[in-house]
Order: sequence, then C-alpha cells, then structure tokens
Amino acid sequence: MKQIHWYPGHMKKAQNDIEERIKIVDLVIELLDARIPFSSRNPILFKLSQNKKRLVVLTKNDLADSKITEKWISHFRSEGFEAIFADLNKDKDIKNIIKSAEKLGEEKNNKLVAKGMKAQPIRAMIIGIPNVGKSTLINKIAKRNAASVQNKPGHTKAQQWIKVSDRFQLLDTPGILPSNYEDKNVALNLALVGSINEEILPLDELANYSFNYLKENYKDNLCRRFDYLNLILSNDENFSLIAKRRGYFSKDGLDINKAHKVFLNELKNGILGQISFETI
Ligand SMILES: Nc1nc2c(ncn2[C@@H]2O[C@H](COP(=O)(O)OP(=O)(O)OP(=O)(O)O)[C@@H](O)[C@H]2O)c(=O)[nH]1
Ligand SMILES: [Mg+2]
Repeated sequence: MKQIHWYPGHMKKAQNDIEERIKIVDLVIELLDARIPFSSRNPILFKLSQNKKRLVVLTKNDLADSKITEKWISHFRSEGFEAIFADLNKDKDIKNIIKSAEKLGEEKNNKLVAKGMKAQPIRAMIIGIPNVGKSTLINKIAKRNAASVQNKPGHTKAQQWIKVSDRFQLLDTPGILPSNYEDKNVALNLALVGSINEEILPLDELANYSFNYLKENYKDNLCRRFDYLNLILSNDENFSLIAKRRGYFSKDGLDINKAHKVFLNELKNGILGQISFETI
C-alpha cells in the first residue's frame, strides 16, 4: 500500500505553540475519537502533555459501538487516566465533561484559597488530532460560537483562548497529526473517521480495508444497509453491485470509484450504524 502522508504546514508551528503554552495551563483535555481511541492518540501530543493533569474524552460516541467504548474507558482508567465518553451534541455529556474538568482543576484553587487568595479560573488546553471535536466542545461549554467548526480536518489553524465563564478559560488548538506512521493501519483508521484529508488517500484500498473489516466484525450492519450484497463474492463484485443498484455510471461503465466514495462517506457519518474500528 502507498504511504499516507498528510502534514499541512500549520501543524509544525501549532505543535511548537502547544509546547510553549502548555506550561501555563492547569489541565489538558485530550480528545480522542471513540471509534479509534488508539489510532487517534497522537504520541507527540501525549508526550508533550505527559506531566499535566489530563482528562481523556472519547468523542463522537454516538457513532461508535458503545459496548466497545466502555471497554476503552475501563482501559484508560486502569492506566490511571480520568476518562469519559461523550456525544458532544448532548447537553448531558457536556455537563459531565465540565464536572470532571472542574474536579481535576480544583486542587489549584484549594491551594490558593488555603493561602487566603482568590480562586482563579481553571485554564484548560484542548488537544487532539484534526476533526475530533475540539472547537465544538469549546462552543458547547461557552454556549456560543466562539470557535470555528467545520467537518473538515485541519480547520483550526491557530491557538485561541476562550473565556467561557468566571471559572473556566479554554484554549482551542489546531488538530495535530504525526508527520509519519509506523503502523499503516493507524493512518487508514484516521482516514476512515475523517481526520486525514480524503483527497490524498488511495480510495480503493481504504474502501477494501473497511469493507473487509465490516465483513468480519459488523456483517449485520453491512447487510442491513445493502441487502442485495453477496458476501461470498469478491469486494470488487460487491462494489459493482452497489454501483449498479445506485445507478453510478461513468463513460467506461459502472463507476466503482463513486461506489467506494459513497460507501466510505456513509460509514464515516454513521449511516451504517454505530461502528468502532478498534478494540483493545
Ligand atoms: N456525530 C458527532 N459529530 C461531532 C461530535 N463532535 C464534533 N462533531 C462534528 O465533527 C466535526 C469537526 O468538529 P470540530 O469541532 O471542528 O473539530 P476540531 O477538533 O476542532 O477540528 P480541527 O480544527 O480540524 O482540528 C464537525 O462537523 C462537528 O459537528 C460528536 O460528538 N458526534
Ligand atoms: Mg478546531
């Protein structure tokens, strides 16, 4: 398989900025995609924030397999991390995140108050790879559109402090990816959830990789969405069936490329159901 490389110019600078600012924050909120908690942890960001208090949030849990998410949460907790899952579009889950973050941040204020000083707002830096919901989380906590959000990786390009209340100040940061991948499956997983720009991808390999994964792990989801498939046939034949059914044609006949693209999009957006791409 071709190597996947996607490291836009702003990321190196963003990484340096995080390294600089991390010294002054009280807490790091690390967002991981609940569908790929391992692949979506950037080892560089993890290392940079190693000595900080940390809240791990598995986002987009509405798109993930909740039974598997629970196992991931237990796994992170067993490693000593404060970890919770969230659908960032749910108020209840946002409140949960605030509560956990306040708990982690309160030590600093307890110390200040014990010395007779005034409590200070908790300063939290939100970190993670592109498209995991960092800006969304900030907007939900702030209850306004303070940070720009788009369903496109690498949208936020620079850091931005956002005062969300008298108790909280949040630092939005650009999503950062590693500049290369030792494990190719990590890159493929990142592409499946939309954290790597799709245009640079070998689409057919990604489609085949995920189709095989579903055949093995989520056969029912696959057959529910495309009830005319025959899983004994090859992937190519099945993608041809999808193209035929949906009427995707190019000047040379069936448009398999379009079938790949649409399949991947539906998978990414949860149309095939709640699917996790990684177990522990
Ligand atoms: N289904 C679902 N979608 C979410 C969730 N959280 C965020 N999103 C969507 O994910 C997309 C990316 O969200 P952003 O908040 O811009 O992500 P980001 O981490 O700031 O991305 P960069 O700025 O590129 O690093 C948007 O379309 C959000 O609406 C969630 O919990 N569930
Ligand atoms: Mg952003």
